[in-house]
Amino acid sequence: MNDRRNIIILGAPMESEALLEGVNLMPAALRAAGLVDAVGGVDLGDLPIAITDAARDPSTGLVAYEQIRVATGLVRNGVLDLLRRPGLPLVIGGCCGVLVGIFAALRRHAGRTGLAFVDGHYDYYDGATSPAGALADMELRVLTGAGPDELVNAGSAVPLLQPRDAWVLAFRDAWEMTAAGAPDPLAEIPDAHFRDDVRVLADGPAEVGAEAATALAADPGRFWLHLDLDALSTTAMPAVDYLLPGGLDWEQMATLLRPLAASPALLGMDVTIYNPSLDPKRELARPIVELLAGVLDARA
Ligand SMILES: [Mn+2]
Repeated sequence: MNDRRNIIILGAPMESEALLEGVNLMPAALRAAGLVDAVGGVDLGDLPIAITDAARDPSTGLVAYEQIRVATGLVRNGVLDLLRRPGLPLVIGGCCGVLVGIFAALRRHAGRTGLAFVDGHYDYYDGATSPAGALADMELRVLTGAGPDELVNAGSAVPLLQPRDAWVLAFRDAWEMTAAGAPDPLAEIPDAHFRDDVRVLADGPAEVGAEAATALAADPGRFWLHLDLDALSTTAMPAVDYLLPGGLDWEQMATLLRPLAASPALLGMDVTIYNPSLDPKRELARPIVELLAGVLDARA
C-alpha cells in the first residue's frame, strides 16, 4: 500500500448494452483482487447505476436510452464530488460510456480538459451504424459534439471535448468501422491526434505516452486518462466483449500509460471493459490491478 498517492476510487458499473452480467461486474471483481490496497486508495463504493432496458431507442439508436441518460447524470455528479476532494480520481467501469458523465463533470469543474484515450476501438459509431446500439460504441463522437442531444449537452459546454485536445491511442478497428459504414473520425475530427496500435509500437510506447502527456500538459494544461482494456491484445486480455487482432501486451501498455499517469496535469483516470463473466476464475483481475498500481506508482 502506498498512501502518498492518495487515489480516490469510484465504481461506475455502467453496461450500456444492458447485459445484466457483463462489464458492470468489473468494480467488484477488481476490489476482490485487491485493488484498493494495491493502488493505495480510498474506496467510495459504486454509483447506483442499473441498465436493464434492452430495447433500442428508435430515434437515437441507443439501447436503454433513458437509463443511460440517468446513469450519465449519476456519473457526472459522482465525478464532480471526486474532483472536489484532494487526491486523484480513479473511476472503475463499466463500459466506455462512463466518459460522457466524466467529461460533463470535468467541463464544470475545470473547464477545457484534454483526453488521452487509450482504446482498442475509436468508439466513434453513430446510432445507425453501431452494431450493439451501445453508448460504449460512440462516446468519443458524443464527447466531440455529435450524437443524441441530451448526451452531447450533458455538461456546461458543447463539445465536452475539443477534438484538438483528444489523443486517440492504440486503436485498431478502422477496417471494422469502414465495413459498417460508420462515420470516419479522421475526416470528422481531423484535429484530434491519432496513433493506432502499429504506430504506438513503431514509435515506442514510452515515446508516444510522453508525447501525448507533454502536449496535453502544455495545452489545455490538464487532461483525463481513459483506458479501455481492449487496447490490450486478446492474448493478454481475452475477457472483453469485442475481440480484434493486434494490440499491446501488458508491458507495452504499462510503458505507454506511465508517462501519462505520472503527469502533474493528470486530473484522473478511468478503466473499462474487463468482463468478469468471460473470466470465471477471475484470473485477469489481478493483472489489471497490478497494471493500475504499477502505472500509478509513477506518481509516488
Ligand atoms: Mn472503448
